[in-house]
Amino acid sequence: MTLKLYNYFRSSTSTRLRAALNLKGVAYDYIGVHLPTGAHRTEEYAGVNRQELVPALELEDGTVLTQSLAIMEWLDETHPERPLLPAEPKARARVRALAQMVALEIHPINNLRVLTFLDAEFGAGDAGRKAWFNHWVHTTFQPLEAMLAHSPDTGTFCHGDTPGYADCCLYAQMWNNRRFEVDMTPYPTIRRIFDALDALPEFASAAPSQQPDAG
Ligand SMILES: N[C@@H](CCC(=O)N[C@@H](CS)C(=O)NCC(=O)O)C(=O)O
Repeated sequence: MTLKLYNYFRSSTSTRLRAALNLKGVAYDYIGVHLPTGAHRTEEYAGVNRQELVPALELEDGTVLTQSLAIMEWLDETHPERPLLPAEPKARARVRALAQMVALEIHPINNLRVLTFLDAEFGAGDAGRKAWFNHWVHTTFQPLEAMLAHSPDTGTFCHGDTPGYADCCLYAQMWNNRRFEVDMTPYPTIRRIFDALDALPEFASAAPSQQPDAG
């Protein structure tokens, strides 16, 4: 029996976890949860993840792990080869900070349920949702670009020349940015890192367009 990954092609939290699983060479069964039709808000899926969010990873013994960052850290602890996080504490803190800028500052306020609420409660419409999304990406991408561009710790990827935890988060966010037409001109370092990641099969095969439920 292999791991079961409950996820959705376009979900950036799913994309970041797929990239991490691919980097570790861990195989999984892909179980698509169609968010636009509310497949995550069913009794059946609530039985998998009480939070009704993707991704969720079901292990061989039936344990279900939730929260993409927690799952990525579990993955790193159980599959130590090709580490996602560096060993040195200050380096670990830097990588976690870069990852959290994307995962905790941008993603939660640009999530589907937030954009849906903006529309339903405040009549944001397509233009309003797009403006909101863009605003919160730029708010964090401006300091993120500066941090990456000015640190000697940045290499081909976010930290050195080995892709890891922060890269998984950044790569996934970039696909969402593309959907919402975020102008990436001001972020040459981030663009360079994304291109380097996208050239790796572990990342390219985690991209939304490559998933079986992509439509
Ligand atoms: N912090 C969670 C967030 C999970 C999450 O919000 N996933 C999104 C897709 S990227 C989702 O399921 N959204 C459903 C909704 O907003 O209704 C994680 O990192 O796993």
